[in-house]
Amino acid sequence: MGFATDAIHAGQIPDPTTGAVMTPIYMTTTYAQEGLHEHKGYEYGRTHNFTRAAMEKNIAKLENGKFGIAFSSGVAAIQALLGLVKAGDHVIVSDNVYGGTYRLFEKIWTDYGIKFSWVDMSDVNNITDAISENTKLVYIETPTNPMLNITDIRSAAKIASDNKLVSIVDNTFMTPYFQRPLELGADIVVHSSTKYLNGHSDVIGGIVVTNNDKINERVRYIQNAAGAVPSPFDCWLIMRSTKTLHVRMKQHNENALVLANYLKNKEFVKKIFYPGLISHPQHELAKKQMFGFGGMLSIDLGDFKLTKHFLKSTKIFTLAESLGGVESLVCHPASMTHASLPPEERERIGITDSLVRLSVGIEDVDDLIEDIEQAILQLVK
Ligand code: P1T
Repeated sequence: MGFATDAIHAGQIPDPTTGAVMTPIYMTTTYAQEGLHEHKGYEYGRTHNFTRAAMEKNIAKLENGKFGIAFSSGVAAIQALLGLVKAGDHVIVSDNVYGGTYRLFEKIWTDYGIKFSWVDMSDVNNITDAISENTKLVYIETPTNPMLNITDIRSAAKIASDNKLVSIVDNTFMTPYFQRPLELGADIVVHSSTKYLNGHSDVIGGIVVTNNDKINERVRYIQNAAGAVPSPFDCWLIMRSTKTLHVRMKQHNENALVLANYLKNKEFVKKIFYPGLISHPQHELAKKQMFGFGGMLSIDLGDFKLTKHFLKSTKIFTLAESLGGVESLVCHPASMTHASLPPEERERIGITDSLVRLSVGIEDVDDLIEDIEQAILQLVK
């Protein structure tokens, strides 16, 4: 089946009780049992939920994976993956990841004896150099949030498997419509489904996808044992949303390309980061491993005062955390999404005080350009 057909149908069958075409929202905590050990395979809502299972199957299929395991947030999904390691183990991580991922690893898990090495994965040799005898995981975010750096997934996954390490790719920015890491050899894909998968900024969720039976068994066990499960209603909303994932992603990509090409020659833009531009240092790699460039782009305005005014002046681009919704958002990573990084670390990877991140929505792109123009005009007044 093609991607669009799977997006609309995978994991979903007409409801066995009524024939309802749309998977119902099974809002139930528990299930009646006919006698001891006599039940329909459903015992308790944290362990089993039909709506959740349908959504898990749907997204797993889109990632070309066998198993999907859903969580109540993206960080809960990432947290569950740390259940694959134990005290004394070592994890290699992209030096630029979502600030909450950094916080989870550095500020919580280091206290439990896990060691993290933060490496620039735009050169995969840095992964090889960081491997030690205790290394267990290679955690890749590509493109990275918010610098849009790209890691060669096929090469990184090969380095991981040659060294008996598990490779994980956070595929939140691209979604399976534009990038399918499992097809490139990665062991695990993780998502904040809060973002493009849900796409309407009304759900917090996460999901892990894998083809590996042992990883599935462990992560599924953690899903139930640690219990960070999503509500059936949220699962239903995400599944409603994945039906239009391909349509939305095409438009996000188209709008972001137009906007990036508009911004790249403007005097007020000191630097621009978008993998769809030829000027992006990894544009060729992006073309090779991605089927599009997505809707996220960052610009450096070179001056904090100007940046502050700009963030106050846009009207369609709403100043807010998060990304990937149909509506355009603007964000100041240094003080918002990446505030938990030490300032010198932020500076080192390019998250300056004048960096602005745009989540380009699917509004009329002319209106988006006009919005930026009027915001800049207010600055020079
Ligand atoms: O917010 P949550 O659903 O828990 O997802 C965490 C997460 C994981 N991975 C990536 C790449 C992310 O961007 C995020 C969340 N990011 C934001 C809230 C943000 O504004 O960047």
